[in-house]
Amino acid sequence: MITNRPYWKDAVVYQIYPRSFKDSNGDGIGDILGIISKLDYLKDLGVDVIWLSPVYDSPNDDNGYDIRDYKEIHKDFGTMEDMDLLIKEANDRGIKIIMDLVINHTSDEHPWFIASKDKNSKYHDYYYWRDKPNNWTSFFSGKAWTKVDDMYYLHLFSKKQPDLNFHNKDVIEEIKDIMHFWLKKGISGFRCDVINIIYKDSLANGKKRLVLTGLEHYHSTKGLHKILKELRTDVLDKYDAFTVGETVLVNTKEANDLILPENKELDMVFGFEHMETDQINNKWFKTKFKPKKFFKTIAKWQEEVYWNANYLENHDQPRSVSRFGNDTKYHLESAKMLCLFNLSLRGTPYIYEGQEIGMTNAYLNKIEDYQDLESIRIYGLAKKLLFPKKLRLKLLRNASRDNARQPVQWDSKEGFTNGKPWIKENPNKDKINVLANMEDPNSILNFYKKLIAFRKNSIVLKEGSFEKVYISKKIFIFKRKTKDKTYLVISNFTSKNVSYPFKIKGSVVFSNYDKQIDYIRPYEAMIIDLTY
Ligand code: ISL
Ligand code: CA
Repeated sequence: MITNRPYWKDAVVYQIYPRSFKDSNGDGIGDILGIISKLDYLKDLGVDVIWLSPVYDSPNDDNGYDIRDYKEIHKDFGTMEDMDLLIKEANDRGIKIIMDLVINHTSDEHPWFIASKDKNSKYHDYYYWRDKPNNWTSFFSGKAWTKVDDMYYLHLFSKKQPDLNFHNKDVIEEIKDIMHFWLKKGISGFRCDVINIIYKDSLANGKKRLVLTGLEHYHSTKGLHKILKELRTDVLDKYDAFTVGETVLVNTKEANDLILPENKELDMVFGFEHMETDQINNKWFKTKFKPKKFFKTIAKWQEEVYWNANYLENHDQPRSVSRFGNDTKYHLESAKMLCLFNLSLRGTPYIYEGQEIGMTNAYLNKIEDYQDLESIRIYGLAKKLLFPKKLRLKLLRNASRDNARQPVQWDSKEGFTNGKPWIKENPNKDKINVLANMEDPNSILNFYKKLIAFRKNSIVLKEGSFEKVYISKKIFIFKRKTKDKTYLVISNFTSKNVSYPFKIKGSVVFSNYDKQIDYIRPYEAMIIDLTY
């Protein structure tokens, strides 16, 4: 049968946060040669595509999301030769690489920005320079404008991340050039950082909001769609490339507008709605995880969005086993349940480094141990607001991005580095590590491996439709279905026993418990073939 189904629909994508993945030279920082040394591990796991968080030259204000030179490799990570070797070694193993395209902003140390301070330079218009700031606020809290001499520039993130002006055609040409540069080297596409906010349709004051005043002037604007179509036609379509957009605060309609094939913009996007189900009005104020709200959100995205990028964690989010599972008594069961859940959904599954061994939140107890600029800022802000120290640390412990930025726990001794790691390692690395997982046939890692292999051979999981069957405060049941096969997927997101809500006739083809009994056990998850 001839099919024109794109490969990325069937791919399993693995995100690498290079700083924390594997250090090869003992300086305590993960690097490209470290990644190369683990390609066989990734191949064995069943990874088809690696998404590499930024490896470009950067002063590292926001760990590489502030780029100084888009065509140079950060010296902490190695050289361009190392990068070329990585692409080659990965491709030799049938693994594709997508890179992080961070174009909403550059570093303030980028030559364009330095030149832009001169009003007479052509680069002045590459950024938003104004005599007077508006009332917009930054994603990292505080004002979105900083003054240099007698002018202000816009930065939706830190002041070391000035926003590029996408009204300027030259800026768009520069971006195309950068994309060609990397695609020609043999990469297979991009994860596009905060892509839905790059085009500001006006710099008018925004409606006052608790967070992100100004949002309505730059969120999913018309101009954005035009730019994405142009990048697609002029660049991406010339290669066998795909894109996944990181799209903050989008609803399902906005997601579809960005990804429907006929629109010719992106291929899929990361939604955030499910990640917001355990918070009050911003990420720092977490509520107890309520599975029902989470299930409903997932079901909505599954039903309404053309093609999903399914993820439960990344370098900005707490670890999923600590957040949606149980990282103590039911660590093993719940990490496997989350694996089964994510890999059974309709869409392309993403796994974040360490998720495959059930790495947990860092639970750092001292402010000195935090490295993330956002966490440090929020701690300072909470201090100004007179939050007691205990509460300040609690906010960070639950929500800090550093929860997911700790080194991958390869083995209990010299696993990640021979030197001093750039960020404190999780003391549970003695127990939770890749080596121990490899040796135990019943481990989380081996569960991932088996399920990935199972999925690859399963037309139902890859191509089947999604149908919501049952949602309660504890369990989620959905169907995946093709013409001749139906799977029922059951996941218990609690540490309670739950009775089956209805009678099921079928055979269990995958499960995180040995054999089934007449009720659903804590964090039990299974795939049942109803056509058997
Ligand atoms: O984690 C967040 C802050 O609370 C998110 O709002 C995050 O800033 C947002 O998802 C955008 O993230 C991306 O762009 C940022 C970078 O710091 C993140 O690491 C990146 O994933 C700016 O480039
Ligand atoms: Ca290193």
